[in-house]
Amino acid sequence: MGQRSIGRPAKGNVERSVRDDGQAMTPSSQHIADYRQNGFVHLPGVVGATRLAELMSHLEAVVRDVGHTDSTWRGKWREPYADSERFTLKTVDKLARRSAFWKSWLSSREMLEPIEALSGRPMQHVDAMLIMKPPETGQAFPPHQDAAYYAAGEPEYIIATLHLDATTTENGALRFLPGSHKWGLIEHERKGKAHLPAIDIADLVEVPAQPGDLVCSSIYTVHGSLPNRSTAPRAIVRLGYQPHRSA
Ligand SMILES: O=C(O)CCC(=O)C(=O)O
Repeated sequence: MGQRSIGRPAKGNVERSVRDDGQAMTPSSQHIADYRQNGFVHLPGVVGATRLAELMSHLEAVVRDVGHTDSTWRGKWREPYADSERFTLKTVDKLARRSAFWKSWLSSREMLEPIEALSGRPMQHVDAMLIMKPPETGQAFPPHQDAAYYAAGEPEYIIATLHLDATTTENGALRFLPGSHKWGLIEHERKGKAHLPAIDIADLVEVPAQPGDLVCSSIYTVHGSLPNRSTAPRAIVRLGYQPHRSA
């Protein structure tokens, strides 16, 4: 794995330290209201520079150990995109099982506090996956709900996307359809990867973010992203939290 396999090298990319590492971030009442109304919210600077560098270094070790999985989405939805036969996507799933450092951080107060503030109840970590769009060919994601794939019966499930790289229109920042979390699970086209052909990616609200930012959404919020046409990888880690259950 080269230096840029999961995103940019930590140096230079994570210098924007907006908070002390290890200090939990409490979303404002406006953040919480926005999350409830729109089904997504941008929480800037949740993870400080030092913690982000630690997380990236442990992630690099995981990728060195297990490599990436080729997870490119197939299907006719790709046809409108120029060059779509070259689309690529690299992932590494189950990060909590692969790294003790990630496991402990994912269930730390530092991470749980912002998630629990959004949900208003105790939450537990259940999923963590690195999603890397390689330079120039990193695939688009057509509009879809993650509930079409998993956790459909978990209306309180929160997806928290930790940004390792800055995201832009050019490299495929996340986009969301405000209010769509109130629709429940809607029927998806299931030929190829499940998606929603009636919803145009251009109608989704783009949320460019910086390294260390969390962008949180409901399991039902319709979202997608454009391809990565930049010359650098675009890496995020998709984290999943559901209401806490005693073992
Ligand atoms: O990485 C992206 O741009 C989108 C990821 C996504 O839509 C998903 O994991 O459900």
